Amino acid sequence: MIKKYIFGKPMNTGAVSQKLSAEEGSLPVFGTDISENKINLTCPLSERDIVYGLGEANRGINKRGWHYEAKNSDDPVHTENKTALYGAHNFVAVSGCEHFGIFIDTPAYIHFDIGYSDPDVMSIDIHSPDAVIYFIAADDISTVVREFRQLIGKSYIPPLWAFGYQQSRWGYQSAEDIRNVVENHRSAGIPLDAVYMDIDYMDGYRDFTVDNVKFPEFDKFVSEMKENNIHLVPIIDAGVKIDENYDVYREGVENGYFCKRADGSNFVAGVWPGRTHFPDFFMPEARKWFGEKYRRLTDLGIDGFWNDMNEPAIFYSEEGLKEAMEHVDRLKGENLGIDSFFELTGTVAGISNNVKDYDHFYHTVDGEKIPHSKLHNLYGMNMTKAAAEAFERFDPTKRMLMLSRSSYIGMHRYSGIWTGDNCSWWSHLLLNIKQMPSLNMCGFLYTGADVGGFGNDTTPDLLMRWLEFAVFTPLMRNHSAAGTRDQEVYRFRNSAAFANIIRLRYRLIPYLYSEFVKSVLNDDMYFRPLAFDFPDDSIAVGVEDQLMVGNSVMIAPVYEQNARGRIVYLPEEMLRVKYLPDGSYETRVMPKGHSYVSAELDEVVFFIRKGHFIPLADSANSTAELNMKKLTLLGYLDYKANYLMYSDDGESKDYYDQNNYITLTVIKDNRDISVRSSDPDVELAADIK
Ligand code: MIG
Repeated sequence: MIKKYIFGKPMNTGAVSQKLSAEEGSLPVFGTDISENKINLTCPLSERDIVYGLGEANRGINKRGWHYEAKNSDDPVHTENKTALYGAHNFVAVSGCEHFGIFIDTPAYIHFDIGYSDPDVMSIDIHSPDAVIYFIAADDISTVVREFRQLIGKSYIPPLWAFGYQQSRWGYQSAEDIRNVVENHRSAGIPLDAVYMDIDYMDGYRDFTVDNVKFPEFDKFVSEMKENNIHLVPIIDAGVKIDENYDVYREGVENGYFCKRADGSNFVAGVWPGRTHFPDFFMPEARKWFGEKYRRLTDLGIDGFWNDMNEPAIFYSEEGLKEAMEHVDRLKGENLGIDSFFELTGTVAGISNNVKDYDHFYHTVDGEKIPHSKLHNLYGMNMTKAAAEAFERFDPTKRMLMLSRSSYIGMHRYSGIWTGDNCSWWSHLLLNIKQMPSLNMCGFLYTGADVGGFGNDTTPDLLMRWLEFAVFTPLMRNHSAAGTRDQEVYRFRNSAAFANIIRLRYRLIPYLYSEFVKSVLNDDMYFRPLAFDFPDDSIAVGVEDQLMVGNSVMIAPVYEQNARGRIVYLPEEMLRVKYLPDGSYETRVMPKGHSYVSAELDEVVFFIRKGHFIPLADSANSTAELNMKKLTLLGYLDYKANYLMYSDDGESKDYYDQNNYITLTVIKDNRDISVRSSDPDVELAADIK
């Protein structure tokens, strides 16, 4: 049951794809307090209530006990004290005696106090009088989330190759660099499907240009890579360099496509290329214009992009720079004591990503000038929409890989996200585990973190454990920041063990891809907290470091340094699969309850639910070489089970074509196992307990 309530005069953000008529009267469950410029919602929390949601946020799966902000931020240090990351995902759901959720559809700043000030109260402060609020209630939390997902529409599905292993680094400097990376993977038997191109491929950080000294004959290079089954994925930044000799800049100025100051001049923001203008992605013509520019790269064979710095990130504005310089001038010659000294450093540090700048520029929405501060959280989504709308025009039948850093609910229909600049910390591996189900609740299914960690130096054991988790994340991309230790897996002594883990990923793709696409089409979560599947099990309900992956698998990743295993909670009897460094695996039935499960650094452990089996392919060096028609069915059952496998050409969009569905059947009759496939071309083997 979903009810819609309108407060003030909200704009259409594009978050919701279902049309509902608005209710009269007041919001159920929540106390509502409307003052001139704000809406405050409060709701009591009872002792057992768990609060889910908020998508890309810090801390636990249960958000209770902390506070969060809807304020898309470029903050590369995700420590526990942080309250805002890159996305605004304003959906929270309470699960306890009752199950309900609330979605606050507004670009405005929101403060979610979830039992932070008062442990028994959730208090939500919306800094705007205008919002559409959806209230969803159901008998269980899964239904609440599913109804929400139906409201916001089907999630983005990337091409199959985007389920392969992907390598990135800021920054590969040349075609030669990238060739080496690919060659080193191929020669060590490490599967690879994509290499990302960070800002250094561009000519002076100008979007849609390629430096032709570092990348001579780029089109030939793209084809050369394609022949090797490698997709190149270039980055696109939000800011357009101010440069009279750059056509994108000139066209933007001539057509009035950039964000304006109050006096009508183009707003200037300092980012990578120095001074830039921000395209006004709220104008449909500007979206169309910017989107067309991707064609320069798609015409060369590029079929994937990542949109970065689209919160938007602002190193400085001219306004902010001037104010800070004046401040510094005032302090010149002063005897700087405790206050004035910190004022000085604070003033200079505060130039970047200063919210004051959000009032220094305007967007045009339906002919009306609106300050950025009122729309901030929608900017990244609209940049990505520009790209997605363009891809629809270029070829409506073809899937593209698209990732965005900044997001708002609604963008999940156009693109995936990566979770931004994490660090090479064990705590961020755990954060990655916890963020995944929350993101899924908010529609973001194609997602993953920078595996191995972006900032700081990784260690081979952290990278290995991280990969063992990332084997299950739809986006499996190793990425790291400039200046940090090299992090491609072949850099390390035990590269065979790394290769083996990544080869397991490819073995699992028939299962992972099926579960992913089915989750999208059924508005389900691909990653779920155990509480969603075992709501009556009071221990399972509290587990934060194990996840269900699709309908048949549970994972319990190791996320502590030097650990040689961990305690796992099994809510029911399951089959433990231990994947060994020689590529073989052992299976064992494990009882319900807590168990210590050993997992050496190079071993991957996962669990298959009783009465289920999963399809495994033979490994391959790329998804293009993966044979989905030769499968081993691995599982544990008493008598009979079916598996609905989804398998298509990996690039077109006919998701509902019945030929994409293959029913696999296993029948166990005492010791006799028989297997069947609805597609006679599938060659089957079985490994059934
Ligand atoms: O301020 O393009 O999140 O993945 O490598 C850093 C350089 C800008 C931030 C992205 C990161 C990327 C980096 N970018």
